[in-house]
Amino acid sequence: MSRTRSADRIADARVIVTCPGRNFVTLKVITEQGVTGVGDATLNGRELAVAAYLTEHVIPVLIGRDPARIEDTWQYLYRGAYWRRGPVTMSAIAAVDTALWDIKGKVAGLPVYQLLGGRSREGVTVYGHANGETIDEAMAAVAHYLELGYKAVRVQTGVPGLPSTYGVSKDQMFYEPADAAIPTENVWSTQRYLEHTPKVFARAREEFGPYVKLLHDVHHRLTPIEAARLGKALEPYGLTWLEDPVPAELQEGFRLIRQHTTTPIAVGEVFNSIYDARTLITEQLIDYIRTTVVRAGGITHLRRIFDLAALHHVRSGSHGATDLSPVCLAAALHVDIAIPNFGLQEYMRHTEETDAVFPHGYWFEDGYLFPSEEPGLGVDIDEELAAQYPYKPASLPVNRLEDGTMHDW
Ligand code: EZ4
Ligand code: CO
Repeated sequence: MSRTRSADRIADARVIVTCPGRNFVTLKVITEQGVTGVGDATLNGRELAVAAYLTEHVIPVLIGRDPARIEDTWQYLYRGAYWRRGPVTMSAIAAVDTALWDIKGKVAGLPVYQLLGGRSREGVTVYGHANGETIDEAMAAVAHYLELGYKAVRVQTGVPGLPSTYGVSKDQMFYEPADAAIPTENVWSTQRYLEHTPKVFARAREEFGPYVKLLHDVHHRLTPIEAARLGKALEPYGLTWLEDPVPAELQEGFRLIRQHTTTPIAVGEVFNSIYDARTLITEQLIDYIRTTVVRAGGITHLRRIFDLAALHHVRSGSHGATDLSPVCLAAALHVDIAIPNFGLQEYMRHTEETDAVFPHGYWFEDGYLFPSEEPGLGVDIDEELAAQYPYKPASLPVNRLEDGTMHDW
């Protein structure tokens, strides 16, 4: 049996926690022959839970394993834990899986996308985040993205009568919601939001014409029938997608949205396995599935989700906020360029400090991202530089209705 093993073994693995402007957790795997691989393990606001899961429970069983056996290692960590799924477990598995794909690419001398079947397109179409307190400010932000070459833009604004809302920040290019150690409290009014949002997109179509792809993120705040009303109101403005209209624990709830509107629906940034999306995909209740590498068990499991989606006319629309590190983004681009059913890739730029800690070969041009052509993922972590940015506790906000009831943020 041992004849079927590759000559190499995993010699060491370590978790690096760093905060170059925001927190990131990275796994580095090193083989006896000196090949290294990296994987993103960042779970925004819960970083140290994944770091401890990796250090205490995963790294001890990795040592001595054959790094070439990606699928077997995935199954070992998933089935072998007995306690399956969940964001902490699946982010940890994702980090190992991503690092092993990186190693396999380096051993093969090929960029990872070649191992996934090669290119299915020339570049990865990305969308940026235009946000503004007012509609005027948001329109200026859209114009800025179009000047940068973007072909798709997500638009979020403040809601008149509410002091703050999801997606709006002072810093236009680097929106970061995890803003305090103890969660900030926001106030929410569905009525005000539903009244305001169609006006934003009426203005956007008036100013920018019919061809720019426009998107909007509801961030899980409506019920299915409220989401149906919003979807219908937005139909004249031809959105590319309406994101996370309702919390998705109840997948069947999307049937109600589907019965009422032709506005395409995207969901899934918080999902961590294929089972979170099974009904949504197989009943064609959504149009874009937003899982990404770090959240959904790495390249191996993400590919499985996207293949199921491809059978049901559902395209990928992977999450790409700043809390997904350049390691995750690099890996996502290899998947995006290779799969047949790619839709869009979210791309919130990282700060210069973050980019310096994670040297990478992917690049942006004319609205597209391009994966690195180097063997493996084409991304690394500069551990000396990372050590200069110690972890800082930061939580995502919470949300309450005007009467104080807890709501979804
Ligand atoms: O709130 O990544 O579409 N993007 C989003 C993000 C999420 C953050 C949470 O960590 O909804 O801005
Ligand atoms: Co979102």
